[in-house]
Amino acid sequence: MRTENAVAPKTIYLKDYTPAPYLAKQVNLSFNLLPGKTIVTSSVDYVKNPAGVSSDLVLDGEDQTVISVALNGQPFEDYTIADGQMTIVNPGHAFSLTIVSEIHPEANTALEGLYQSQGNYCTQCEAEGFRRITYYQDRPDVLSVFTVRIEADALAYPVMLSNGNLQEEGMLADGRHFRVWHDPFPKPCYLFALVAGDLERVADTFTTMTGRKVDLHIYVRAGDEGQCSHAMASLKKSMQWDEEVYGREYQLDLFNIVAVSDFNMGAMENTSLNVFNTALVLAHQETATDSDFMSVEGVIGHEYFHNWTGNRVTCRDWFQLSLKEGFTVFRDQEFSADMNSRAVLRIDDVNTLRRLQFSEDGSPLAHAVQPDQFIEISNFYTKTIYDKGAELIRMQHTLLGAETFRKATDLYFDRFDGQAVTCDDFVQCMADASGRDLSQFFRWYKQAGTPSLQVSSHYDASHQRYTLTFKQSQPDTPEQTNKQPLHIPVAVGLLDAFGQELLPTRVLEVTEREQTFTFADMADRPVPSILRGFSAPVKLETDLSDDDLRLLQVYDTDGFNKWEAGQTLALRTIQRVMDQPEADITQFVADIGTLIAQGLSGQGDKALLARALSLPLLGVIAQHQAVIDPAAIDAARTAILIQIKRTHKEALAALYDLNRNSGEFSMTPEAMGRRALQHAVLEILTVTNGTGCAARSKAHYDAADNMTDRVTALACLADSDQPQRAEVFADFYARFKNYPLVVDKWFSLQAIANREQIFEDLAMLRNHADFNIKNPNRVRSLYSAFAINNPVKFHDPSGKGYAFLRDVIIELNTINPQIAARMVTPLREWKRYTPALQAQMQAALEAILATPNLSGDVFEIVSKSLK
Ligand code: 0A1
Ligand code: ZN
Repeated sequence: MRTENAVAPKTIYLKDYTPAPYLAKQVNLSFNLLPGKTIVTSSVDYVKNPAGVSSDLVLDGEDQTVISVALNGQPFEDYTIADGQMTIVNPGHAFSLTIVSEIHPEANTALEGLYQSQGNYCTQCEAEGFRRITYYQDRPDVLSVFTVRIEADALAYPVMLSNGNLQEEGMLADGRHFRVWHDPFPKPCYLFALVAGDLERVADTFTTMTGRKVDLHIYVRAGDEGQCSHAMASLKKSMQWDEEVYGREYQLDLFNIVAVSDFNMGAMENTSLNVFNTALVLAHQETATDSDFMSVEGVIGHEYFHNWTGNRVTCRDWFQLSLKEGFTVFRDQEFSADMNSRAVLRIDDVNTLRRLQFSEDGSPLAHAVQPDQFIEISNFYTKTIYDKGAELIRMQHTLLGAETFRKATDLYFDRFDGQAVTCDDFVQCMADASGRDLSQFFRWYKQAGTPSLQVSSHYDASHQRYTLTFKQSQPDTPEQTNKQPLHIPVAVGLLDAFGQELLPTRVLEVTEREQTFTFADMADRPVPSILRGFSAPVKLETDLSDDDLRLLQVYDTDGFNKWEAGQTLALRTIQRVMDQPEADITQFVADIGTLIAQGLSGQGDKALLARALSLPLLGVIAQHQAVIDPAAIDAARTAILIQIKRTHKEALAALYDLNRNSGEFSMTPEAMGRRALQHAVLEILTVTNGTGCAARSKAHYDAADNMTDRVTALACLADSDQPQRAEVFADFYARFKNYPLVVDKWFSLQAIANREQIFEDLAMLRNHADFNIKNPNRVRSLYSAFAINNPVKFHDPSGKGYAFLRDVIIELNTINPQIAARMVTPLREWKRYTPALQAQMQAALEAILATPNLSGDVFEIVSKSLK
């Protein structure tokens, strides 16, 4: 018997890629789920890969005990195991290899491979979890047909699922039963899944565009069945949307979703057996907010869309992760935009990109969308791979236009169905279908960092000519300097001085470092609306005056840029107050009054107005600061909000009243917009945290018939010292203590409080009976909520915030290295903070680095952060 445990951290390079030495013709897996251990038998038919460069079979494996190995049915011992790999020297051209091993899912707290969640078995194999189940070539370019037999106690585990179709089932001796699943589509092992447990099933069907009936099943814990209808409706909408927009039909007869409480990420697209974090399946008005509903719809779509973008066409190696993730995020964003308000979704997506991806780009962990090296691939499930990757697809969509883009994706699916390919292959399809040269565009995949785009304008009255001059520059990032200019699509429209559109949106293609575009026949100086819809992920700087921005804020036909103009004015105002606390901001405050008046007239989209009334978040403002001082940003932001409240108190109160909940609860975009607007107004009205504020928030809570309104009230009370705060938090806990996802909210809403006692609160929460360090959702609800969404207290000058995070990272390092590594994120930008904060952040990182037995995951993030 051989046992293999930890593997030393090692850097993997894209340039070292070579095809797998052996192809797996078919894989037979058998799982015997026993109390205290699981026996896995894997029988694989291998054949030498003609494209391979080595003749040794090298299989990856971790955290298991090998019981026996057989080659072509004969016991075999001529293998070596070292550094997480089993090597068999030159096993021949074609052979079958059977490996029996023992694993311990009940002791698996890393939640990779086969593990238990609330007594049920489930798997997570992406990216490299399959090697914790059995020895295999654990790489995405080895595709095979899987047949899986599961055997377990029939009473404890009535549900037993794997990918594909059910082939056989039956009872065995001693109350045990078995099922055999067969997936006819060859797949990489990261898409393998197994679930066994006591779960309830919610069922529906979908008829595909060619008239095939597909069974849709959602499995949840008993009692949660009533919270699945939104997920099921979202799944059906996703299936239909993919047929309509991409011509993609689902090919199997069954699509399963299983919700589990213990999950490292949001969800996983295993072929026909998606495993989801409960947070992204369960949704009911009593327990989920509007934003939860939106997330469920988006992630159900995302995982479903992976069926084509990821599963049918997969990645050659993990450096190509964005091939499937960037494209799939773009698809889920567009799906959500089609189901809801496009402008609102774009605003929210861009806000997230700026807050989280731009900050990644500004940190020592900046990396390209197609990176060229990594230590732990699980650390590369980043905002850059996902969200910037989606922006790269969006730009290609913009450059090609919707129709040609669709031709290009048809070509991509035709050309590569059943294959493992690269980002280069994807862009080549875009080039082939459009006849365009996209080689300069491909630099977007290779160059890390957020480009800057400076625009200056000039009006030549004598020739009635207007010019826009663009200058692009690329920042240096770790190990990348002297970057080349990018191919940037800039969507531009022109308005006249009265707000009339002179020139509808036109896409200018900036390819040079400096480039000028001329507009003829301009009788007057126009006002440009630049980068409409945020057509490229750049930092834009323009020479527009405040008056130009004010005009765009009112009249731009592009919903995104209308909002953006207001945000730019807000950022300028915040900067003025930061530079000079007594600065005169009456004009800005008066402009907000105009927006409030618009709201009172009942005109316009309420969801958009809610966003227009919200000042940029601290994390977005920070991106515009040379040196980040969270307390100073917060002070300026709060001072402006207070002035808005004092100036417009009556109008705001009227707008709040006008948007009161009247009648039945509804999930229409209008109803969600109304709630969002009321929330934005309540936030301003309660900014001073006085007695009146607390009374207002408490009244909002008491009137609530849904979770959105309750959470709004709690958020507005979180910073308060008034007695209503404790009352409302206690009532909320008492009502919802049996709903883990709501208890997560209770933890988060306290962790984000910007108030003096926060460190006592955090200590109380960490020791609370409901806190569980092994549950990622709970860990995130306390620690990530604090470190990411409470920037003022996380960056408290005492350093207590950093110490709080440091200690949990060290504790989680041995329990769940993936989650521990993710927790480091708020520290990675340490060099951008004030010297005093920097020193303390650096000390926290160094203390983590000095921890004995540091996992590869944490080591990679901390050591790169400190560089
Ligand atoms: N592919 C999934 C996300 C995912 C990635 C890694 C995981 O474990 C390390 C789990 C899920 C998606 O994009 O939804
Ligand atoms: Zn994905």
